[in-house]
Amino acid sequence: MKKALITGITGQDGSYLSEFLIGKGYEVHGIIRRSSVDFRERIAHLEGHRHFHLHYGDMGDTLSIIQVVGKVQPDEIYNLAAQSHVQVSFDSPEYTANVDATGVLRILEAVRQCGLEQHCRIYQASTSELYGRVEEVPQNEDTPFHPYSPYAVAKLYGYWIVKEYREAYHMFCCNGILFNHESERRGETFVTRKITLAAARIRQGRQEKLYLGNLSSLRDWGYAKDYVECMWLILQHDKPEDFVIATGQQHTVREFCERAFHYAGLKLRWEGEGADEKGICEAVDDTTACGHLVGKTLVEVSPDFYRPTDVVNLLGDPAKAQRLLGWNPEKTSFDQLVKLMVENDMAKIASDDAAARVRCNLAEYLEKGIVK
Ligand code: NAP
Ligand code: G4F
Repeated sequence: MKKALITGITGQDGSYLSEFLIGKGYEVHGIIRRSSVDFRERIAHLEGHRHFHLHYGDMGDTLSIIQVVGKVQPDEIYNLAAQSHVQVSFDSPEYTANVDATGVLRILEAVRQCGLEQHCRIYQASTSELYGRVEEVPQNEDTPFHPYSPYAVAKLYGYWIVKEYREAYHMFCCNGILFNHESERRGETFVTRKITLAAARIRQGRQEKLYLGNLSSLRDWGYAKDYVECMWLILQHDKPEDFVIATGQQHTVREFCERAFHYAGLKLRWEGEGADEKGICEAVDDTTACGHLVGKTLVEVSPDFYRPTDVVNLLGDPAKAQRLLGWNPEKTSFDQLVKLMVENDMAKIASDDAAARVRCNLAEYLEKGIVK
């Protein structure tokens, strides 16, 4: 039985990758951080599985990383842990560098210190943010990098230190240069999930308006579940190489918004430009339930969500991954992705409401002595 160690196992990708690897017959180990509140929602269903094990550690703590690597003796490491929010990296650049840059070095060195360098294969979660202020469109493995945020600069170190250890010590370590990938488990402050949750809340009368930043930003959005398969394929390849993983299609934030509201039953039309642009409700699928929304402004721009430097034109060319790994970039379309995220969030908001009503009724019944 192969052993995989996943850093960032509680994150979007870590949770899907865990499921995928357990399905492939792996024993899966993950590094988690201690927290005063429960943060394991995405992997709760895996806890207790006989081939799923968690270890405390932190990417900023060298000793804990060496200890876990030494104890687990993994065949494969997937280094997914990161301060992964680009906008946050402008507020916490030093922390981001420690985790996203030096953290990668800690993993590579831990493997060497534990004498596993000729045995253990390592996947590094590199990113399309490396292309930053893009120098060509579409971007492939040979496109020059121009990182455009503290996050991207930290990830650039991670990218190069992986290459360096491959060349210097002949280690099997690879970069997956993944373009944006989203899902029902996406963190709630990334733009896609922020939009799908807001569309669901607005449709169900739980939110009035959605405030966004740059609506014209272009992204190549794929489905996270499809992308974790590629991480595994990269480590099964006969030689260590770096791969771009993308769909080859791009859309603006505005288009994502339009589709998400459409699947929530709300048709948007756009008026104005730049910071004055607004998304107005033109029609609804059910006038009884949400007819009052027609004519209302549901989306507005807030410069609070502008970034000091923003990456605005990402489009990946996945030809190498298609050719050498047999990966299919068209498995889940943009429309399917938006639809499944909205459906998930429509159900989530409805069930949160139902749970809140039960709590409310219970409090009332307790107060009136109806239940004891
Ligand atoms: P995510 O949901 O934000 O998950 C990040 C994970 O890293 C979480 O498990 C988090 O743990 C963990 N982490 C953060 N700081 C840590 C630390 N100091 N020590 C240990 N663990 C720490 O990110 P994701 O979307 O799954 O992305 C996975 C990786 O791919 C990241 O490296 C990201 O930068 C990269 N990437 C993502 C995309 C994308 O579109 N999703 C594209 C390209 C590259 P907590 O739960 O404790 O916070
Ligand atoms: O959803 P985002 O925050 O993702 P971003 O910055 O592309 O980063 C994600 O993808 C990277 C891969 O390219 C990963 F490496 C990284 O870890 C992360 O997963 O923003 C996407 C775009 C940006 O141009 C942003 O300016 O959407 C624009 N945007 C417009 N309004 C917004 C908002 N972004 C966020 N988060 N919130 C807004 O209100």
